[in-house]
Amino acid sequence: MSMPNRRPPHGAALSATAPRAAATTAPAAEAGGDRSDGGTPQADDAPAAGLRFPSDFGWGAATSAYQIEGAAKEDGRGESIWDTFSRTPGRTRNGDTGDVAADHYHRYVEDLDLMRDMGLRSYRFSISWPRVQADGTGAPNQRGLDFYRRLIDGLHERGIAPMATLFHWDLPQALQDAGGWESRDVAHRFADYAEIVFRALGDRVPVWLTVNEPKTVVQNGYLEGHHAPGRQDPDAAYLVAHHLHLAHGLAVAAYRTTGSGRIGPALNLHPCYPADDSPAAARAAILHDGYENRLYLDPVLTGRYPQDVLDDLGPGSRLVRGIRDGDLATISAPVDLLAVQYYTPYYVTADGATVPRWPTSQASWQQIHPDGMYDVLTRVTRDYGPLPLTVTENGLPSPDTLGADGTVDDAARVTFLRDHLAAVHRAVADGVPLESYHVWSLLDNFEWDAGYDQRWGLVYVDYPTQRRVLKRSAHWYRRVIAANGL
Ligand code: IFM
Repeated sequence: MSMPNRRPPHGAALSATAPRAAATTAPAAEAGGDRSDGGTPQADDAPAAGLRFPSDFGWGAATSAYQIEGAAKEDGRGESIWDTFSRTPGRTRNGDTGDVAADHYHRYVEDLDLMRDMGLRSYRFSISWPRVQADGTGAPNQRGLDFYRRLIDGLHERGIAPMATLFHWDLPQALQDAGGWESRDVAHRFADYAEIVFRALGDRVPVWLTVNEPKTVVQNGYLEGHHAPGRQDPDAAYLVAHHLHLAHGLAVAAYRTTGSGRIGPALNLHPCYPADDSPAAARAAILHDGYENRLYLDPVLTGRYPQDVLDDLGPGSRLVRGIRDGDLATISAPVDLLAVQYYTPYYVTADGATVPRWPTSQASWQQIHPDGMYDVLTRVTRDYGPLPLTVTENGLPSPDTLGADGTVDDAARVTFLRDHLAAVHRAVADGVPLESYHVWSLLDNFEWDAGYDQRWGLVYVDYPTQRRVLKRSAHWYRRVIAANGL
């Protein structure tokens, strides 16, 4: 099996009166200074001026349960694989865990008010499976469901559309003990859980996302082992991919019998470019794209696994042997939208390795390349048809600090978001049916194995006090939303 070198994750009516923004990584401050008090915008806060989005565009921000909620032992919540993993010495930076995180479970009202103040129109969050079913099976835990009901009601009260993800990696530990995603049965347990959630909350949530970034589970959890459950087993990894797809398809089927809104998958996609002009690099980039993108897009959207990837894995692989009659029909049940998450491109050499081309962020796996956003969005529409799209994650980590004046000056994030939104606008202008865009993330949070060192939020969280401070990027984003564009 010549599997490509696996890397860390990452992974209308328009007007455009300005030339496309350059793919710059220069800090905004270099472009002309800024205010940091949320008051009058200055030069660098008016980037790519003149780009207007469709009037109903869904400006949003995203989070996930384990990364922000905390309250790890409250109200009947069970243990997840991330509780186990993060509490295992040496697994996360500084031994950080999500036990408290941003304490959102207790502070969600304050967080809802911040969202309202920023003018958000959409909020993407995830539901913690072990809050709803402590062991991943059986009767629901009403107190867990009640939390999400309160959160969702609070969104509606503030005019913010909820978008809920069913699975953002916090698998109940009891199900891991029973085989985790290597077990086909877990896909069926997921469908049961999904049905419970749809019945309890479905009337209040217009858009559902099934599995967040199956590729990251496969890559980080089962190939590289730096995410829960910490395995390094390629053969298991691709069987896990199949069972995650099956879980998605079974949840879609459950939704069709219980819900009347919309549902789709949430995939992190990466443009894969040849690193040089050689035919061998071009070939390697195509196979790499198979592993990064088509392995996740094709089964769900076309009902087939990419043949080049199956050939590369070989007929004896557990993925190939794990596909049963009818699975691909289940997996490819029609979806209503596709959620796209973009962070980084890959440049692939003739031997299948990847090399950096652009400056990286604080997360060493992330190259900053805004044009990749355009390439991903237009590619999906070109290759898979005009399915409605939402960008459910895009963002930048930075080592933000709270200044003596009480402000947080995250100029690099403003520049990053500006340039990526300009690429988003260009894609929409070129016909991509994109409905909404969500910054990752609303709040600073637990960044998995990187712990709390990487701050991804629009809102700074002072962890010792849990005080929230809108960063410069949050003030900037509020003005973008108010202007409906850049
Ligand atoms: O924090 C993660 C998120 O949970 C999934 N997508 C990528 C983000 C940044 O690494």
